[in-house]
Amino acid sequence: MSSDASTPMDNLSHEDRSFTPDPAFARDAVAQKTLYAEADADRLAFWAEQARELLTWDTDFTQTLDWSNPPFARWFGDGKLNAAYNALDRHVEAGNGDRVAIHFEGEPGDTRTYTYAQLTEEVKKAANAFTALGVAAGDRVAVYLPMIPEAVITMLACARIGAAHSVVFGGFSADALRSRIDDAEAKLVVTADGTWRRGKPSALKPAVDAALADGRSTVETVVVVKRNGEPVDWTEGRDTWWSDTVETASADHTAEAFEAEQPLYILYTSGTTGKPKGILHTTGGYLTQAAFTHRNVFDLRPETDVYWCTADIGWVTGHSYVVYGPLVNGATQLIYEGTPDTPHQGRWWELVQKYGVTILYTAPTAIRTMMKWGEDIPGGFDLSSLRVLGSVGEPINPEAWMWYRRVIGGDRCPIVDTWWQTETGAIMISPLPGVTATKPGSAQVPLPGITADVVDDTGAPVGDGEAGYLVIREPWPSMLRNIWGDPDRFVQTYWSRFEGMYFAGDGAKKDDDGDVWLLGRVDDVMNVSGHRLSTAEIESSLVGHPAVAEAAVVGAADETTGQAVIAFVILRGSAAGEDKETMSETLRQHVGKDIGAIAKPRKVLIVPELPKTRSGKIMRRLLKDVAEGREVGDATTLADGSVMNEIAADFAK
Ligand code: 6R9
Repeated sequence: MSSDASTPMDNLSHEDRSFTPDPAFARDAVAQKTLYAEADADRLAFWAEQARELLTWDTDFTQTLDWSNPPFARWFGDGKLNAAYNALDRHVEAGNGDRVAIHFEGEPGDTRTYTYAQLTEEVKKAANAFTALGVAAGDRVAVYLPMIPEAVITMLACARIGAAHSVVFGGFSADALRSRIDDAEAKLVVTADGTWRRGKPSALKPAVDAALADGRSTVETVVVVKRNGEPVDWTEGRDTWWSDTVETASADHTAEAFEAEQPLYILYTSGTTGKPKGILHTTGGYLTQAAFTHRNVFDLRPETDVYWCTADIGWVTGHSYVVYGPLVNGATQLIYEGTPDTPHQGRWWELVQKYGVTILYTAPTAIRTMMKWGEDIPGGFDLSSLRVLGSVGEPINPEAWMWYRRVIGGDRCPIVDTWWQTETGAIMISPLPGVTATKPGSAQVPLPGITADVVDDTGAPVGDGEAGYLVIREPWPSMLRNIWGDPDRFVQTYWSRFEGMYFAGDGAKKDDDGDVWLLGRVDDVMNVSGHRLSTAEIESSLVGHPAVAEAAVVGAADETTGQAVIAFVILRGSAAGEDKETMSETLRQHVGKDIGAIAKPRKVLIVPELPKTRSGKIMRRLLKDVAEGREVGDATTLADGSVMNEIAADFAK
């Protein structure tokens, strides 16, 4: 085990608190205990049944899984369906056209409501508009939008015409956007003039302009949603307003059925090397598991629930649990554009009260921030509509879990701590509300039909009370199908560490009851506020600055954000005379501009030397000790043992 995983594990205390389901909740729960036995008896039959029950197929499938060429899976391979039809039209056809699909609240307080009938109409228009712009089945569309309904409409319009979307988080820089556009060879970009961040306009279009400035990308058209009304530069012949292109298009559109393995989207995520991986998801299997988990893990009642997932559509949680899961299930949901503390720190709770939110799905980093702001703030609002609370993105420490349960959930709502990844497409490990007795801090049990396990270095399962690596033994419907354009890396990254198993990259432990506890990444991927960042990517940005000779980045434990980025940098001789503080700040800004604000190091320490082994490998483990304020560990393999003393002394200043 690497030190990254063994550190939290060593001080993991035994958890005695357990919350058994309320009997009334359990009796009527959507998920019943029998699901586990059903899936265990015949896993493929179980998934085939879910696929047929939860989705509408244009052509039924005859084969559930084709695993003849592992790790390249085909699920429901000869079936045909349309993702947007499943998320929209069929609800209207079933007589639920008047049900609210989206309650939208903008940061400035403007609101919009879309019923299923209205949302279907908007998506049909967008599908016609994109087709008229030359987008065809199999093409890729880059989406660089804030959390506004047009983001959902764009994604579903792509799905409707068989084009794969590639959503790039609006906080990412022009360079990050360009590299993703190039990798996917996107034809169209959909963006907005901008959005708001804490009451101030925050631009998006300039980043698209910068990304495409050399005129040499594959992009032919940029569709621009007018959102914050700030002035934008315009490239004639390339740029067009959403209002001129989409809103004027015909609302007549018949969805064509595509093969179950039709690419649905590419979503880039940080890997252990600098280059982000384009995770590829396809249609039938992905929708099956997104819908199954959304329904069962959140105890969804589409007729009465008001569901709110606070994730941005730039992340996988926004794909599976804002767009596909909820809409395929015909749910009513809230989408909020802005920050939680604008115009006041009670904004989220005000929204829960205003819309009567019943299911809330958010991240530990948000919960810890709210804890810091104090319980009086949520205490000032009526949160009694809430009935299920979810957590995702990083391990939730028992203290935050207990606060979430007590202060937000009124000691009444079951908490589901859901473990999954961009690669897994949907929730894999989680309690089921009404079924599982929940335990603060643990994601607990693999869902029915999922064969997650914890294994040791040799791939043998660990016993209860032991730690190791999290793996998935058998293919699952929403698994990634490939890394876009890089099948070798796909095999290498996920399927080579352990024979015949999927390697998740997370350390995990089974407690005495056999429940799973997640212990964080075992590779060089950091988790900052639930967002995956690669140390290598930030290091390569730093050494890209003319003043920097070498850089090492570590993720240090942070009370609020889970981890924080800490950088250690050696300057080039030419920059040696510069003021250290000014230079640190310059480098922080440089990373922010290069990758995005979330990647900005909390601290950039300028050092004379980095700790290296004789073979020249930087010992990040030691830097992490310094960054986390620990005594520096075993440094005997260092080429120069004195280096660490100097760095530790500088850091403490
Ligand atoms: C959905 C999502 C995936 C990584 C994953 C793990 C961490 C996510 C977690 C969790 C502990 C949970 N992670 N959920 N760790 N408990 N409930 O976050 O996808 O952005 O790809 O990140 O996040 O380390 O490997 P993604």
